[in-house]
Amino acid sequence: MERTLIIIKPDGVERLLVGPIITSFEQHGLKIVGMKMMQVSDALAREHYAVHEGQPFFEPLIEYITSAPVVVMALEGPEAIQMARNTIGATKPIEATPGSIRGDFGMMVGRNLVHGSDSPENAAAEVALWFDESELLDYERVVDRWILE
Ligand code: D4T
Repeated sequence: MERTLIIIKPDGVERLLVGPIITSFEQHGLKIVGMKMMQVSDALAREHYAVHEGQPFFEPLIEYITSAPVVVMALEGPEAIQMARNTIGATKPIEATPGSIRGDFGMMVGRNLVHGSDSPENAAAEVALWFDESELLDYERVVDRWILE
């Protein structure tokens, strides 16, 4: 089982797309093990996107991710990281496959609606950065026998 960190970014919240975005992950069978709405602080934004510091898009990215509330989720499933990345679509919405979140709802890279961890190392670090261990739930889903083989 893998865990991945998903952020429904401020444009997802402001454009009333929280429901459809959660549905995209849920209908795949990915299990929500943590979820909360929050206002991202400048410090958390800079830590999350530290790898992009110095890029020309870094400051606009920090401004964007702190501009309105976000919804953060930890999702669990076999190969959850790649599964969620496929559901989200390519970074640039113009390159995202129709049917993916960015492919259906996105227009520009700086308003690409959702974040998903891109590797097991980053997923573990990001889940730990955004959630306290006490906010991550361990529970049974009856439906899992029809989703997991
Ligand atoms: P995130 O991290 O938000 O899930 O996006 P990706 O994993 O798909 O893409 P990324 O890390 O390469 O980029 C992080 C973030 O920066 C914005 N961005 C990126 C931007 O505004 N302009 C750019 O040219 C790039 C490459 C979008 C996502």
